[in-house]
Amino acid sequence: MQASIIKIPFDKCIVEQARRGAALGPGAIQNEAESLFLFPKASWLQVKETNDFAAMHKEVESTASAEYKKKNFVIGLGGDHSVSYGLMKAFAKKFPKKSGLIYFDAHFDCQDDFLPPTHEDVLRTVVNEKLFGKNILHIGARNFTDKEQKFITGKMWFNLADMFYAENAPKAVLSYIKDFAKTVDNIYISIDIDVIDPAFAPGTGWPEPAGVLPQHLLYLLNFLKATKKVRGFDIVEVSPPKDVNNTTARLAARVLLELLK
Ligand SMILES: [Mn+2]
Repeated sequence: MQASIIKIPFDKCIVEQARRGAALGPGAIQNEAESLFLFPKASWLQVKETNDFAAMHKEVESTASAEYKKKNFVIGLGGDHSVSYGLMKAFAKKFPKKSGLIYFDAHFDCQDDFLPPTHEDVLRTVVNEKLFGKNILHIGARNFTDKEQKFITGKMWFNLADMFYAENAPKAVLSYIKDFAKTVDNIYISIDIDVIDPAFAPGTGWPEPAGVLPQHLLYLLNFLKATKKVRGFDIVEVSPPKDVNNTTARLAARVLLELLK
């Protein structure tokens, strides 16, 4: 069965106008994906554009839930990171037991308790609403507040010591991923493209230096795919106006292909 890919052109959570542009991400990723030789046929859906946060979350959740009724694997493309909320709610309803979230992001996205959740606190909302209990593994954080670090401690898996600076870091991170994957049966992966080093993914609103290398992310995703437990994922925060030669959209398309093929 063809995979369903839901495009969510929403970036209204990004307050500073100059940092916006992620609403154009899904179209740019689709263009690049469809020009990759190995990209399989997929059904591309799109949620309505809106300025209303709550309406967007509802629309995303109902679109994803409708797809989960038909299949066991749904993909979302943002948009800013807030679009993951509806996707993850739909996932958690479909797979209420033994489910886990792997969250690749340069940030913790746990800043506040905004209602409705924004891209600054979407992960905090997911924790507060216990969508995955403590089955959350965060990878790639390198710019965060004390308040965020306090909030997440004891609520999810993370290890700041094993950032991607060291030569053997991908292997160390793979070992957490292996341990984590053993504890759950259904995995949702959320990929904020800013987890990647901005030298390789400049097209994003908040580039953070010294990030993950693209080949290391693909290496980790290949392991996850082989577990056959991945039932949903999203790629967010690709911002074409900030991009250079579509490099970031192309990389997002490649990540999409890697998880689809
Ligand atoms: Mn994020």
